[in-house]
Amino acid sequence: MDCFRHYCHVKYHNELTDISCLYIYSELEMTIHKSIALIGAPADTGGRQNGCLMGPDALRTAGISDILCNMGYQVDDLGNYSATPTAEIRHPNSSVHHLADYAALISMLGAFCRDSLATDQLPIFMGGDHSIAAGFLPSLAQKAAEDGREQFVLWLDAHTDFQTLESTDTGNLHGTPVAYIIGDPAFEGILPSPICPIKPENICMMGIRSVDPAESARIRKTKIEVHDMRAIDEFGVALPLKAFLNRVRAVGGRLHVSLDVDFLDPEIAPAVGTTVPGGANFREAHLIMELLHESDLVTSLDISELNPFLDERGRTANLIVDLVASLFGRQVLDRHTRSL
Ligand SMILES: [Mn+2]
Repeated sequence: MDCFRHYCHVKYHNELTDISCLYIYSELEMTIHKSIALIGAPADTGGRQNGCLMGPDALRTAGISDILCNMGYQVDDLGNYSATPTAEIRHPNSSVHHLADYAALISMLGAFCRDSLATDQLPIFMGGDHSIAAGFLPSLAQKAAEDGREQFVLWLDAHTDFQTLESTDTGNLHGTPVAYIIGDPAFEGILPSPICPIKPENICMMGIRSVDPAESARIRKTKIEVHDMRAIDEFGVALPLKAFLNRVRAVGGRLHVSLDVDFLDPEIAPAVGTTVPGGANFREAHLIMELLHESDLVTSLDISELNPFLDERGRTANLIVDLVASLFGRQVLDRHTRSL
């Protein structure tokens, strides 16, 4: 790949004001690897705690564009996309809330992926709570299928997010996207059907440590690969991740990485409404990202559940941006001590 002097170009398009472009000039000699699209999805109706709608802007403030740009990527920030429900949707489970918002979000992000996502760009969806995954993943799977490829998903999360509209006690829809994307019939007739369901055997979960007994029983009946924290304690992250990546590589699959902030231990990542102790530590998280980069298999990413309202002087947002840098190729020796 050619190295050349280039103008590192970050476009920021605000859909409301249709103004503002930021150009950053870099004199570094860099290698252009790929073009990346940042898509803000400031949704926070999937839980009861407000604040995830600020997630995309916290990641921007933490410098997600600049850090990728300085590593040699072309970054296009496509701005924020949100959905407005048109009509109320009810479900017999009275605890379920914001169902119409979920349906609108799924439709909007699905249409965005189908119609607006350039094929040569790697999308990073910046949530927003984890319900956003129900919107773009079926469309990403459809695009993969059109290329004759299978869609795989690495789900990094404290929870399996395998609730259905019937099973959820809390009614929080950010706990349902995995059940939705595999085409669980419990959503039929209420939400738009996933345009291309993800095969359960193509989903690998890591970091799991908070699962309802009923949810656990249902997920065991699927072929979803689940590595809970107990398994990570015993075997580490590298072995199971490499085995999964080998499966993706063997069939030439496309790989989406879904990073829920609660995957990380709350000691290092407090900015999340659903903290569960005993999560992935700093090095485990970075090692996962480094291995993903080395695999050269990742085709899309989302960052979900970042709630800047709960953060401590931006340290969770900064950590997430550091992890994204590792995923895109920054190595331990490239890291500079921050003096902010
Ligand atoms: Mn989640």
